[in-house]
Amino acid sequence: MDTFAPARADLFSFGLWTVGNVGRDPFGGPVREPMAPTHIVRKLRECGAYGVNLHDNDLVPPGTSAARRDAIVADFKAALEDTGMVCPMATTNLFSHPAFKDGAFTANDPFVRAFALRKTMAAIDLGVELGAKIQVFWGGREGVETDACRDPREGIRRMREALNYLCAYVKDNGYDLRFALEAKPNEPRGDIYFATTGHMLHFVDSLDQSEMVGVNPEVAHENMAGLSMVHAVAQAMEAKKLFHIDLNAQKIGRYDQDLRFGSEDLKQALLLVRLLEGTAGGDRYEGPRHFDAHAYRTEDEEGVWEFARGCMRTYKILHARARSFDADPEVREIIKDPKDPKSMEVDGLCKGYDANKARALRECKLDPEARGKRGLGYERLDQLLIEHLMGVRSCA
Ligand code: GCO
Ligand code: MN
Ligand code: MN
Repeated sequence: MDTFAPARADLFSFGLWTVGNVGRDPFGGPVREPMAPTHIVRKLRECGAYGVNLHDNDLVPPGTSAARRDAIVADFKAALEDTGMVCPMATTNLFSHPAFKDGAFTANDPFVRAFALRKTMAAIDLGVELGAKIQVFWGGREGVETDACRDPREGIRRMREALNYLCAYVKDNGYDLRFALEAKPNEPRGDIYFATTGHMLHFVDSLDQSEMVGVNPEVAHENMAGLSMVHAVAQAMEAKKLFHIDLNAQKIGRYDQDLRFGSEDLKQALLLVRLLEGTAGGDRYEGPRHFDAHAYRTEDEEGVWEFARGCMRTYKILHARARSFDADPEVREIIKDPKDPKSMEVDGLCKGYDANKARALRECKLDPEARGKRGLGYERLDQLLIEHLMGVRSCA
């Protein structure tokens, strides 16, 4: 039996737009034929995914009549039922239409903001109809080339207004749906508002219904900003705000590459899987493992499925390597919490302020000079990490 074969319980999902990417880039047109959404559903199931996500327009092209829309949705639902696939997440395309060139919810033109809101309400209805429990918001064009066009504080306020409105819409309709906000620092705009997951987490707390809003961090987007995806995800998890995740790979300092998961910076990928799966302890992430990536432009359709299988297989291999690393007695020895009475006592003085504790803290012996001279063994620790990652060291 192949232990790395994806199973439904792994909760691997792909967007229609990811495996359906036709390879268009700023320098050249498509290199692959578009695939029917129902075909994608079937192929993803064959590859071992459990879920398929979509933008409204990935399934229902703009300008489709109501009757045609219903027929498309019925076909898609039938494909989901046939295959046992689910649609865990849906989102709204608020970036392709020319009207969105100045943003959607943050645009200066109230007609554009109204169009964005109306389009999103329809996309929410569509997602709910397909069973989605998460609506992602990626404000692809919510930004500027020139900040001369508006007070950026107004951009923030408009975004808040729109999300409050949409949360109220969800409540009003009794939908069982949560929102996940996805940050990106730039591309397609020169600068996008709420550039990182950290920015988003703060913004979430300012919303009327903040309990139904979390984040959707993406590896590539944090890396574009030169930041640690592992830290972004950790902060989201610690705040109980990791509602969804976009897994892919990215070389630092480049445009948004959306590469196959684990194909760049394997060490970071391992540490991310370790965090999500909780192999080092702590809560596990329970939501979908979504791959927001696409195949190289060099590939034909077979290469696309090879790419999809690769994302899931690498995730499972990294999970196994993370388990092996965390089961290594030498690793545990290096990172264990000191449990000797002196250390416990000092630690106790630093938790939960009161005047007595502060007085005792002022007086106790800490010996910072000796502590400053101690080596911590993190070179050895990281070498062990690399050896588990490369498969030359294994612990059950
Ligand atoms: C990108 C984004 C998108 C979003 C998607 C869902 O950089 O293009 O990552 O792929 O994730 O639009 O909202
Ligand atoms: Mn994304
Ligand atoms: Mn992206």
